Formats: sequence, structure tokens, C-alpha cells
Amino acid sequence: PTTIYRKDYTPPAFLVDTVELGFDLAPARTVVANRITLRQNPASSSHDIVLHGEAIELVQLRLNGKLLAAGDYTLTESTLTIRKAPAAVVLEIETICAPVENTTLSGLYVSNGNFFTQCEAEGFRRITFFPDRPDVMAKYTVMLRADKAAYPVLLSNGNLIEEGDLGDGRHYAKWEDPFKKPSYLFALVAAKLVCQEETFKLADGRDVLLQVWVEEGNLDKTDYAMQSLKNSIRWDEERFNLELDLDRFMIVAVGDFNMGAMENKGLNIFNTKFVLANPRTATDIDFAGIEAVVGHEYFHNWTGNRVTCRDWFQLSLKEGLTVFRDQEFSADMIGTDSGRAVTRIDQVRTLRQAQFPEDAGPMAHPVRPDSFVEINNFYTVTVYEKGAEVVRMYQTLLGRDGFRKGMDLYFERHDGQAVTCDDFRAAMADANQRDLAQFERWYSQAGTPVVTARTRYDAVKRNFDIILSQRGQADQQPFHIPVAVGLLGANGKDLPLTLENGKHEKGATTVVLELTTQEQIFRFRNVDERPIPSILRDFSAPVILEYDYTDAELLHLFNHDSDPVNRWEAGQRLAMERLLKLTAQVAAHGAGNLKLDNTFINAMRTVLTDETLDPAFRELALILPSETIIAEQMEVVDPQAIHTARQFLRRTIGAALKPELLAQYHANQTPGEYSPDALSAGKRALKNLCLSYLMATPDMAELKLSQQQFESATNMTDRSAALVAMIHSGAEAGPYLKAFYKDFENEALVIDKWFAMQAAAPTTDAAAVRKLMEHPAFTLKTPNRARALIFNFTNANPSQFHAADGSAYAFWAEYVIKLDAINPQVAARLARAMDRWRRYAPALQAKMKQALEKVAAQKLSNDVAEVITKALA
Ligand code: BAL
Ligand code: ZN
Repeated sequence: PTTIYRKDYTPPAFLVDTVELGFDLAPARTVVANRITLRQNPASSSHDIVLHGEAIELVQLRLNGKLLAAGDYTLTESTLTIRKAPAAVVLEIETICAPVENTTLSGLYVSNGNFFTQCEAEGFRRITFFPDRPDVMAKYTVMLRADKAAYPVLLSNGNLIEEGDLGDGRHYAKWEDPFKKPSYLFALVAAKLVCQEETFKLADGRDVLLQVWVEEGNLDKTDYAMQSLKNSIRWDEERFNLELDLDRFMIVAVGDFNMGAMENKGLNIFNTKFVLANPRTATDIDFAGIEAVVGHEYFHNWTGNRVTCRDWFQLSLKEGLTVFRDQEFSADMIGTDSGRAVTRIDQVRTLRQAQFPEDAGPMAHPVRPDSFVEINNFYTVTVYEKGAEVVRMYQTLLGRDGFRKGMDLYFERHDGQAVTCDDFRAAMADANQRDLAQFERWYSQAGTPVVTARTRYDAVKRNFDIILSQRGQADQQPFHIPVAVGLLGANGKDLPLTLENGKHEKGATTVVLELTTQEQIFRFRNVDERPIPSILRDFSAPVILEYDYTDAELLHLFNHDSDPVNRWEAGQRLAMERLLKLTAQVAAHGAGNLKLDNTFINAMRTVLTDETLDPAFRELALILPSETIIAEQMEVVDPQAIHTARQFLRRTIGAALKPELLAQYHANQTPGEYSPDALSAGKRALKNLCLSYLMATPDMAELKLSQQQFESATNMTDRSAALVAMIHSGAEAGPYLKAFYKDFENEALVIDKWFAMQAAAPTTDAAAVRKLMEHPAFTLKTPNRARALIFNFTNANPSQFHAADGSAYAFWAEYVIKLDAINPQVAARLARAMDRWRRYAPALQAKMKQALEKVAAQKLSNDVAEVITKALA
């Protein structure tokens, strides 16, 4: 495999002005006629036209009307090159592909008998020969021809300009996209689908047609996606003054899809998981996911499509920014400060669960990577979620208005262009007359910086100093880190702040300290008492914060901090300290004699029963750090000891707080019609967490409660939570699993849940997963199904995945290999489950290495080869 470097970027030799595509669609043999007009790029000195092409058969090729012979061009596995081409060229290219055989789900493929495309990042080259790179932007016209009975619906980007019958039972549709776009935003759908549609008025008074296309039988699950789309359009108008630029906007749901969704211009194609929902089949989390992803793809229309990436190293330019935008959208849709905080806490949890480990492992890369073998491997939590944190830091440093000014300038300068992360940073800096040169390091330096804080109080001078220092990885330069800080008095209230040499509003109780060197002292004046510092409020930077809090200080913050994120964080620190001690104890002496102090129990009780707090916040405050997050704190990871310790803590909380848990369980019922709104969802989340704690100490009373909830639930959130509580506590759940399956056997997304909840149960070992794979509903070919069972086992069931006999590692190797033959992108994701193998005890390490080497010995896709090679390096 070849490594591609960012430093080697060169502009394309030829630019494309227009693309006319003609498709004769048939599952086994689709003929693609492609007519492109090219012209020499003045910015390039090369005269060679380089087209990409993969897994397609060239039938014929004409240049300016002349049929080319084999000697007129060079064809390799992945490129077609015409040397010394004239300055203006019309190419007519005819190719054939076989969509029904395309199990990679990249390019043109068939899912459940229908045609779909996925072109990002490099799928367009699997459809036709083309300069398949994001800095080549062109106008597209697309003619689709297909059997009318089998594929009554023919869609592509932009506007429908013509349709009709062709005779022979075939029909056609012609689409034209008025905007220039890179090839990765091309899409077509030819399918038997139905749609929910609506006319919607934009802020400027224009009417646009909105459609959500699904398979027949799913129309009752499209309301929330449609509502989310309308909310997204409104939000982008109001928050960023960005309007929909097309007359029609379509969302299409497909069951086989590698990603969550895809922002193709005017024709977003979605994984069904992020479209289909009704109360019977979807959980609160599913509803929230739909809102976020519909928003995300819609927001890409400006941040991604109108302004796109110069090259794939700049992926975070559009992804980090668009994730930030969807995060803000979801927070604004809740609309309350506490709701906003809950979404923020969720983001922090995701970072710690997935991004920090990535940043510390063999696939670590900067937000703007310097090299890759396979770009599909870089659609990562670093590019997306850490990228969003980087964008959020601009807003923290510049303020909301300053950020908006930067966005306005970015569009003013770059609309219609393919640009870089540096261009975005320059717009932010120039619009605010700020020097953001150092901020560039967030894009170029990998790893999670550690910020260490020390404090000192001078009672006589009434000064309180916070000394912040930072360390990145070896040889790294200091980052520009915004650290939001508040000071709490003994009464739990925020002290008014006077920062020496600092700018902030009078009476402010949170200020943003800008840490730009290796170590800095920040002095607060007029501090009447020794305060307790609340550092990194709202998680103002993606860093690890070290500060020697005492238990008493953490309890004070946990009970009083006005910043909900740090309030939650104090609870996490209290829990983590105990979890690490208990884990060490289990590892050294076994599970007997474990003890939990009353201080911690009482803190949990206080938050559980504090009715002034949102139920959603209380739920988050009561969830213990996950086994993965605990593992990240340990030098040598002992998955079984972690699991035992965490279970002990859950069991002890369940027993000690039983009356309160029961009371909250009953107090947070949501009778009446189901609504996915944040308050109701928060109540259900708290109630179901109470149930899971109660089930951690199974006795008949609580089992009955789960059974009753399962039987009487009127929505999927409660139904699945009851079932999960039974399965994960080890209760006999067989009949309930059967009933659940029977009720939903025709609902693919619910059957995914059925597999997922069993895969993640701590009693499920590799042998049990293999048994589940024999179920007729299991298939490796549908990514959602494969992920539900396999990934939930390898990634969400650490104590079984790391079973001492290595059986799960052997299972992992077998399925990485099997999946690689079907779908390299999905296989490479599974391969990542072994990322942290060097952090385990030698006996486990040896078995993991053996499994990695077994995979490495195969003939692999570039996708998997890159992951495995880096893991073993
Ligand atoms: N662009 C790939 C899918 C997404 O991030 O929206
Ligand atoms: Zn995106």
C-alpha cells in the first residue's frame, strides 16, 4: 500500500467544467456514459489528464470526438492517464459496472433490490473515470434510465428537468444540479420507494419541496426526520443567516450503508438508523440521533458543499465544523441552559470514551492528518469530534458574535471554492483582528494535551493564583488553550472575579484564561476567602486536567458548582478514584472484602433525590465512568478486575439507595402520549437508570419490576431498557428476548437492537456470539447488523472480549478477515478494536499480538492493512 502525504499536494492539471452522465441501470450490468469538458488548469504545469477508476470496465473512450486506441492512454488498476492532452478537451467515456456484486457499499450498489450510491471519499471512481478529488468542481447533468416497474423512482442531485417513458417498460429522468460540486457529492437513487413530502417556506419567502423517501411500510416512521429537517433549515437561517439554495431537498433512507448518512447535494442518502423512528420502534437516543444527523447533513450544504475541502487531509474543515454546528443545533433545540449542559456532558463522554484513546493509540493523528494510506480510515472521532472541539474553542476565544463574524467572512471569501483548514482559521483571525497563528497547532499536533493546575492563596493580600502548565507529546510546541475558570466560596456560591491583567466583564463569575506557554500564572485579586477552583468549565478545551482535588473539594463542587459540566465532572472524579482503588484491590486480593465509603453513597443519594436538578442531569451524574474510560487511566489494563470493581460499585449503590431508587423510578414515569422531548427523555433515562441499579442487586421484587415494564411499555425506550436490565443483570430473560424478537421480526432496526443488547451483556462470550451468528436474521453484509452483534461484543463488552483464553481475539481475527472480503471499510473499523493491545498484561498481549499477526498474514485491503500495520508497528 502507498502512503499519501499532505505535503505532496499539487493542483489538478485539468479542471472540469461540465459533466453529463447517462446511466442505463441494471443490477448485473450498468452502462455509464460520461461526457466531461476539461480545460488546462493555469495553476498547473502538467499537461497530463489523470482520471481515477476502480472496479469498472472501460468500453470506449473518445477525446474531442476521436476514438482513442489502447496506445493513446495508460490504464492501470486505479488510473487512466492521457499524456500531453490539448488545453481544451471533451472526453466521452463509456464504462460498465456490476452494482449487485458491489458489497463494499462504495460507488453504485444494490440494497434490497434498489440502486444507491456512496461517493465520499473516493467512490465516484467506482462509477466512472474521473479526476475524483474534491478540488475539481463541476456542474452535473444526469440522465437515469431503468425499468419502470422495478425502479419507479429515479433521483439525482439538484432539480428534475425532464422525465418520461422509453417504451419496453423502461423510463427515464433527467436531473440538473445548478451548483458546481466535487464528485464525492454526486448521488443517484433508482428504487421502489414512497415519500413524505411537504412545501416549506424559507426566510426569503421562497417555497421549497422537502421529501423523505423510504420503503413502503416505513412511511409511519418519517415524521421526526421531516420535522428535524424543517428545524434545521430554520436554525441555519437564524443562527448563521444561511439559506437553502435549491428548490428541492431530499432525504432517502437505505438499509445497507457504511456511514450514518451522506450530504450529497440536494439528495442526502441516510442509513435507515438515522431516519426511521416511531415510538414503538425507536428509543429516545434514536430520536436524538435522527435530529443530530439530519441537522448535520443539512448543515453540510454550506459547510462542506458550498465551501468544500481542497484535499482529504482537510476533512475536518467540513466535518469538525459541521459536527460543531449540529451540536449547537441540538443544544438550541432543547433551549434551556441545563439541557445545553446535558448535551455538552454527552460530548465530553464521547471524547473520553473514543477520542482520547484514539489520540493515545497507534492510529493517533492530528485533526488535519499529514498522511494516510486509505482516507476512509480517517473518518475518525479525532477528525469529527476533536475537530468540533477545535471549532468550539474559536467560539470560546472569540465569543459567539466574534465566531459569527468569522463564519461570515469565511463564506464571503470562499463560497464556491475548495479550501483548507488554514483558510478557515484565517477568516476567524481576520474577522476579529486576532492573531491565531499558535492556534494552528491544534490542527497539526496529535495527542491529548495534559493541563496541570496548582493554586496558592495569600490571605493577607487577598490574591488567589492559578498556575497552569501544559504538556503535549515529546517535541510538541505549546498549544493555545482556553481554560474557563470560576471560583467557589465556602457557601457554594461563585465569587465575583477580578483577574489581574485580564479582560472580562465586571461581575463575571467565569473567565477564560488563555494558556499559551508551557507555564503561566493567573492572579485573581480581592479574593476574601480561600476558594475552591472550578477549572475547565464547560470543558473549554479537549485536554486532560490534572489538579489535586481533595474529596471534600470534589464534594463541594459536586454539590454546588454553577457550571453543570464541572459539577458532573466532580462526581466522575469521585467515582474514578474509588473505581481505581477497587480495581487494584480486586486484582491483588480478589473480589472479597470490597468496601465503599458512605461519603460517596451519600453524594450519590443527594444528587439522585435533588428535585431541583433536571432528571437528565441526575442520570448523567449517577452513571459511573465506563469500563473503557477506567481502562484508559491504568498503566496495565485488567479488564476483568475493572468489570468486577465497577459491578461491585453498582451493586452497592443499588442496595444502599434502594428506597430512593424505587421512589425516583416511580416519580419519573412518563404516562400519556410518548414524546421524545428532552424533559420526557430525561425522565425516562433517570427512571431506567434507577431500574438498572435496582437490577444490579437482583431479587424478585426488582425483576418483577423489569418484567412489568417490559410487558406494559408503550414505547421502545422503556421496552428495551427493561430487557437490557434483565439481560445485563444475568436474570433469566429467554422468554422476553423471544417475545421481543417475535414482535419486531420485520423491523430491521429493532432486530439490530436485539443483537446488540445480547452482544454487550457481560455474560456473552465469543462462543455465544458465534451462536447468535447462526441466527437466520444475522448477516455480515449489512453493516448495521454486523456492527450490532460483532462491534458491540468487541467494543462494548471488554471483560468478555479480553477473556483470558483468547477466544474472543481469535473470533475477532476471523471476522476481520471475513468482513474484509466483503466490505473493507467495515472490516477496518472492526480491526481498530485491537488498537490498545499493548496496554494489557503480557499474557493477554501475547494472544492479541498473535491474532493481529494472523490477520496481517492475509492478503488484505488497504483499509485493513493500514490499521493492522500501525497496530503492530
Ligand atoms: N461526509 C460523510 C458523512 C458525514 O460526515 O456527514
Ligand atoms: Zn459530516
